[in-house]
Amino acid sequence: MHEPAIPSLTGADPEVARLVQAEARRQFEKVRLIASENYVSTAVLEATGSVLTNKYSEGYAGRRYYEGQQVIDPVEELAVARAKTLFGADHANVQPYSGSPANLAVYMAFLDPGDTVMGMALPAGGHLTHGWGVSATGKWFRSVQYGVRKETGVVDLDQVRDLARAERPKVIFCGGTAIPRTIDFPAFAEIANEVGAVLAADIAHIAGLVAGGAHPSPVGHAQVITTTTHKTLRGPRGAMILTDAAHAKAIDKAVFPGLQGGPHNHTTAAIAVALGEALEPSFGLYAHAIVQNARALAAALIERGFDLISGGTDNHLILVDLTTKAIGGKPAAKALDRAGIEANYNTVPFDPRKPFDPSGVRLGTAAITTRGLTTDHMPQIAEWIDRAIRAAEDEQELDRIAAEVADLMAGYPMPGWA
Ligand code: DSN
Repeated sequence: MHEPAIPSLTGADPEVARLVQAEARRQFEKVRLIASENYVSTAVLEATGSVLTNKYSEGYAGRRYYEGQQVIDPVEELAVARAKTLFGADHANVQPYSGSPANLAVYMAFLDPGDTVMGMALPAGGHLTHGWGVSATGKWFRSVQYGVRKETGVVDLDQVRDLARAERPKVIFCGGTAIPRTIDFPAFAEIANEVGAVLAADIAHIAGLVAGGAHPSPVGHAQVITTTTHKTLRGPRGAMILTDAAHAKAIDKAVFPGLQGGPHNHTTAAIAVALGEALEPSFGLYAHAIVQNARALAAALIERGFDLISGGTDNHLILVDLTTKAIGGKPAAKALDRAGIEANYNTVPFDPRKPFDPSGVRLGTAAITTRGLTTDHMPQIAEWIDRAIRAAEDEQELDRIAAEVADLMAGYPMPGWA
């Protein structure tokens, strides 16, 4: 059953309540390996479901365009203070609705339409909003894109430097959505400084690892840091922007009134709760356990003959390259889902296939680590992945694996399910 219980919803709208219960059960029974997902605590769920959703508060604490901010101002101030403490940043804006609006705020703050932005290409592991062609950021700005070395699958810093020198971007993004290796923030900062660009580190995927000391921090290297709050950081769906003192005002103006209206106060409260949790010493253990699980899962997959982009992982994320297997990423992800293992199909660098039917599957260990799985479980998960991909068209075998998966997960509590 969903926890907290949902009796009012069940009475008022049984159809929606049934779907909420079904999703809670689904999350409980599966091995959830989508690299951008997690399980929030019950405290975060309660804050997200609170009456704070009823309130408008355009502006910032002490400078609002609506009255009645006696409670909302301290809530937002608490979230900001905790974000600054957790990451050691001069300034935090906790209002962006999610990762894409947070990144758009960087454009709004430091670029005019037509100006040059540099980011990692989407198929190499970047994000749509780092200037990829189909995004507003690639259509309305002049975007130049860097990639990874074919031999190593790792970002090509020589290419980044040469491109930056040639193109003189006003903003350089580092970070992305499918990067299994440590991001070299000092090297990016050196390049950005040389060409006079603002360095924006998008740490959406690794924010929890940075907070927990399991990945180097971009603070002190990137002037602007964007992140979602719901991936390894284990908060509600939302985002934050951290800056140094010099870039704070421009970012605040870009978020409001530049791009957004009223912040989602229930989300802000839940972000404050999640940041409070991340400030606890146990969060550091969690962050390191995520990485240990990812390394163990990567090793077990390699042992079973899978090719991994960059040969492994330094963080929470594994990018499996199925190019040499007789299956594409999409049918593989669908087979895994039927087998109770949730992942997403993903392009791999230099992918010979199309983005809607690419060659990769992306895995991540943040959610299963929250459930309490350890390195001891990773060979079993690799075995299920191997079996499911081999049996992609054998529905009976996939259902057998799903039953085994559900059996294991039944022993590991899930916040949000009782
Ligand atoms: N949805 C995010 C991810 O899965 O990485 C990117 O926007």
